[in-house]
Amino acid sequence: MKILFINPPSETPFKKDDPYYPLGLLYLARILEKEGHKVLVKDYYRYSLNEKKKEIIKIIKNSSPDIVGLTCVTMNRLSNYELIKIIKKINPKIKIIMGGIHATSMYEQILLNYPVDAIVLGEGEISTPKLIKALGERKSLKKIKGIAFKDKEKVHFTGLEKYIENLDELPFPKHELCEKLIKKTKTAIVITSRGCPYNCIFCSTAGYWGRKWRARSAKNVVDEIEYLIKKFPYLKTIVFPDDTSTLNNQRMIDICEDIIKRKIKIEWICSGRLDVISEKMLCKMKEAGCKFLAYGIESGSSKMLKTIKKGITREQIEKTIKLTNKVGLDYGAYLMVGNPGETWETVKETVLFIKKLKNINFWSVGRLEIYPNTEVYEIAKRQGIIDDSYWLTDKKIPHYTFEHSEDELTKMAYYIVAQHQLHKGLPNFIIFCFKFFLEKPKKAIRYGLLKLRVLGQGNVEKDMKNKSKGKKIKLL
Ligand code: B12
Repeated sequence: MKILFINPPSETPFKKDDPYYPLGLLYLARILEKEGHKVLVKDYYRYSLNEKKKEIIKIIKNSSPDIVGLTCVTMNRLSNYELIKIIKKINPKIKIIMGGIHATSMYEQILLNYPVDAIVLGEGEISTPKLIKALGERKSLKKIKGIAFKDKEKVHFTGLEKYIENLDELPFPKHELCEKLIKKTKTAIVITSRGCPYNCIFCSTAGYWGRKWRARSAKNVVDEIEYLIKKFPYLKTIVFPDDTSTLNNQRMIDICEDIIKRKIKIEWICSGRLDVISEKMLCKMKEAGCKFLAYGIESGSSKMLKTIKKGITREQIEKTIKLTNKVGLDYGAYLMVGNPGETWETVKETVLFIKKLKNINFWSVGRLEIYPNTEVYEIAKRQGIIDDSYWLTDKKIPHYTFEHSEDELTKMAYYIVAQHQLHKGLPNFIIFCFKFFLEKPKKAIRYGLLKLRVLGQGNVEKDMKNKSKGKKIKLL
């Protein structure tokens, strides 16, 4: 069979030099090629659909695939819907299959509204080859586990396929299909684990990949790195995009020791949870070439850390940040505002907390976005601010606006950033204001720095006593 996999454009395209490529499709490509299929993978995620529509139409026409497979996350669902129409218009005989986190969460809605032949739910390596075989042989799909499809206007769900227990059994993804990008960015992506045992209310990972953290062995990971270096000798950096790659300290130490033992000279970056970081592991990581570690702090307020079920404490954050500074490993701390229960008091607590951490290298402050299959989504549904039909509209991914308006949430985020810059010294703050004005002149004028209460900030402690009267919320 001739299969064309597309990672459709994102509704909010990111930087063109971003090194990420669709690993999931490359895993599937390797497996399907082994089964004798011809697979082409096209990644348009860093472009808008308008920019690439003509090219995509040309590729579909020229490659005349039997099957087009689309990756659907919430951020590119509209491009998916538009492409489905385009593909069926070019040739209604082309079978369309989908996979990815949004298609999995919203499979019923998609199948009822769009001419999609089948959706693979969750991890794709077991179900997809079976689905493709059945489509090729025009056999019934009913016996293939892990999929959903429509038959006589009714949606059938065949039951979940089991998760792959031993990820070492998987072949390496076919990185070669993204060689052009790898060459341009000198960066390759290696995922070392799947799943997450934690329950953060804003995150959809555990629901998708499972609550059990499944990790590849150190040897298998380093084998893939070695394979990549041989294939792409110009490679400079490896990114581990795992949700949490350091959960098991010993496994990370083993990866590092193997990198050192095999004399592999490569820079790499990864993410880690702040509650499970040992000094020994950090030292090994530095020695083995780790250049950057991303920490999800989310908030400096104990109340918020509890509400979002992050499973870490302020003390753990403090300890790990101190340790990372001591070891001298570069890191970025990620914060967010706007979860249920956030108030100006919790925002100020965050500001005071990052001040207390002194040398914290904090990276960005996001505003909570609501995605399907998260606890926050269920809370927002109960409060009547969203329902499933939202995803059929072309509206942006929503923020949690039950307690604060969009404007207020933006102010909260900028407030934390501005306070942090101010704390680092006036020259820093002036540069920040200047950059802010250049990047977002309208916002800079609208909010005005005084309005942000950055310079006119009174006594924070005193302010915190004036409890704001937020709406009552019911958490799950
Ligand atoms: C790498 C990554 C990125 C990269 C880019 C990814 C890309 N598409 O090119 C970067 C860093 C840029 C990024 C950015 C963002 N991301 Co991101 N990202 C990830 C991450 C960590 C890994 C993706 C990955 O490689 N997975 C591993 C491979 C093996 O899995 P996979 O791609 O899902 O594919 C498998 C299955 O899904 C299935 N499958 C997939 N496609 C298809 C297609 C077919 C036809 C079939 C049959 C099967 C199939 O089979 C594959 C093999 O098992 C995931 C979390 C995760 N663990 O998956 C979040 C994740 C996808 N990101 C997420 C989010 C929210 C974002 C941001 C919005 C974050 C932010 N606030 O800025 C931005 C949005 C950027 C934008 N402008 O669109 C959410 C998406 C939630 C949702 N409902 O869509 C996730 C799930 C994280 C989370 N914890 O919630 N991200």
